[in-house]
Amino acid sequence: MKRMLKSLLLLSTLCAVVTGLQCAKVKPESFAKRALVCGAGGFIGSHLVERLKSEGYWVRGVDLKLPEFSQTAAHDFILGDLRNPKTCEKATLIGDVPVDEIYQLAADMGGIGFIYEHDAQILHNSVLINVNMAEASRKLGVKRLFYSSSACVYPERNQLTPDHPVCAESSAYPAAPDSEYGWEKLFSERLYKAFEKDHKVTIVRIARFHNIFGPEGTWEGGREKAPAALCRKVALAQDGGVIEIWGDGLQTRSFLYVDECVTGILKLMRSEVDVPLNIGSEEMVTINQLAQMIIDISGKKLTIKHIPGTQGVRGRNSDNHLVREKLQWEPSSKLCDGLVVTYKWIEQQVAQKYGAAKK
Ligand code: NAD
Ligand code: GDC
Repeated sequence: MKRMLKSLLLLSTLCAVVTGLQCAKVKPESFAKRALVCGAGGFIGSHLVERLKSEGYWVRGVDLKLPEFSQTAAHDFILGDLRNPKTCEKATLIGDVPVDEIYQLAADMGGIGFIYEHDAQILHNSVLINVNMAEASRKLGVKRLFYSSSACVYPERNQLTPDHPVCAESSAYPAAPDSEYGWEKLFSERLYKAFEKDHKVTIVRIARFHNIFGPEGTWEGGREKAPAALCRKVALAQDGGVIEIWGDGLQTRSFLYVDECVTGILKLMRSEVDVPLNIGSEEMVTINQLAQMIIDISGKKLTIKHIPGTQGVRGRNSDNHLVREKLQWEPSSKLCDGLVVTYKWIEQQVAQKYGAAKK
């Protein structure tokens, strides 16, 4: 009995030490920087949380949902709706002190098939999120905020042909995005900049992402973008079979690997660049070429079948002149490198959900 009590005492002392260490380790005050990632349950947000944590930040995430494909790396995670101003304030404060930095990536978004079909929902939800986050940052005195805008802000008239789309930052005006999603992004860019100018509380940094892809991105369900959708279709196809792609496949895009995107975000956030910058790749391909690259990676022999589907603009490519000049940043890897990793991950997801991938 005495020995048992002694063991219990030892065990509880050990537990107290471990818990105490953990508590001490996760005390936000003991970190040099504290960041809030809005949309931390999403694709880019969850990767960003990991990077910030690995760089020594205390990180809080907020989202409607936890990350779907891995555990969050955040020290603290609030499951909440940023359309509610109270959630935005709660997420921004640690005790009565604001976080040092906010990364605002929360949005109602998806690939082209989703964004063309949900105009009202996207405008309603994302405007509310951004109005509330701009106001919470001002009211509570947040020093720096990053906002994730999109290549979808660029005018449709400059993206009508596949070969020479114009997506230089300065071409965004006169504004004429092809989607309401793009209009919302443009509005919110202006909203954050207006708050910065008039209230002089929160410094704002804005990136326009160009189609980001990689592991742990949505790969089915309707919100997935072309790289993930095509990886899924290839993984599901029988060797010798057919995959379907929307349109004639001659439309062009460029795609950026998620790790490169996160590096770009942090470079921009830590810079003095106060204008929106493209964060994308200049390696433009047709969707047929994208599909063929993925087919080659899979090692299967597949035929491409073109079917009707939402296509969006005919051509789009990142223009990195300004970001190269201002941040000395550009992607360090080729599209194919990122696709190899992404295909492998999606192939595993497909195998887990639908049985072993067909070879
Ligand atoms: P994602 O959909 O994976 O992540 C967005 C997250 O926001 C989701 O987890 C979602 O649950 C969350 N969210 C939506 N409504 C919310 C609400 N009311 N309250 C709290 N959370 C809410 O998207 P992503 O690919 O990680 O994109 C991140 C940001 O980058 C978005 O703003 C998106 O518009 C922008 N962007 C992405 C791309 C891309 O190719 N992935 C391109 C251009 C711009
Ligand atoms: O969905 P997305 O990646 O978005 O589509 C790129 C092209 O791939 C489109 O022309 C589409 O028709 C074609 N495509 C062919 N087959 C398929 O099975 C498929 N699924 C999908 N999804 N596409 C297919 C995106 C927006 C994002 C965002 C970025 C910014 O537009 O959807 O929300 O902000 O742009 O770059 P995309 O590139 O048109």
